[in-house]
Amino acid sequence: MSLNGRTVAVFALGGTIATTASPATGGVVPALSGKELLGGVPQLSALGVTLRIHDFRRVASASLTLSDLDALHAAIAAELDAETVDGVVVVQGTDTIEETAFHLDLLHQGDTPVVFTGAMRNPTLPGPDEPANLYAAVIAAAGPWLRDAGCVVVLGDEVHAARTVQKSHTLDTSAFTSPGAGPLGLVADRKVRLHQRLPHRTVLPGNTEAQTNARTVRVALHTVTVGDDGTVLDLPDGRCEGLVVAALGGGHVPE
Ligand code: DAS
Repeated sequence: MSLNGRTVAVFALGGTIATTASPATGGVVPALSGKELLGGVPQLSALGVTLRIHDFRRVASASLTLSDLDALHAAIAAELDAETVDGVVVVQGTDTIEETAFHLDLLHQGDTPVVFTGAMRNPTLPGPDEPANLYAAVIAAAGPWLRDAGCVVVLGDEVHAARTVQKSHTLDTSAFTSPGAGPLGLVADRKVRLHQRLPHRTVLPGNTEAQTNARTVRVALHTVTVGDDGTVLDLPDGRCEGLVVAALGGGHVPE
């Protein structure tokens, strides 16, 4: 199917995919604009897809906040209200892609797909995965295959549902998996080949006062480990309104 004439809105948030070498630190820092990122993939112009590029944030994804994610949701909703857009691509760091995609999946209304992508290798390394991931993400967002899929993550040509995807390796370029479910499909030959039916989504009602208030509530997370004597459980006392205990196995904790 030709994607010529389709329109995709791209929101750039930073991450490894947008980094350049930093002589000051000897490492890399997010520096590329959305236009620079997409301009580095000449094959995109042959698709004939119009790209509406938004520089939304330029940070490592660990620095994204829930307010950023709510603002991203609002910006995507505003874009979809104002423009005829076939799909949305969010480009960000991979460290929190499973969290941001899931957060947006709970809020995103309508049938326009929102495709999250990033890169495991920074652009200064040999064989960076950035161009292929951007290319696949734009194809997935532009076409009809993922309508009603809500938010998905596309990396390494695989399409994963936001509710199942995990970053399951720190460095591997095939780090993204959906344990127990598998990928929804594969981007190949300029189309998405779906392996499964699209999963049922739970979408929260539009922005309510309760959701806004929820942002001011602090909830701690404790991961139970072998030898855990429970001392750490006292730390959030008086500082948090709630505590989530990630227990062992099916919810087991030491006696
Ligand atoms: N730089 C990290 C991040 O921003 C890792 C990455 O993008 O892959 O999440």
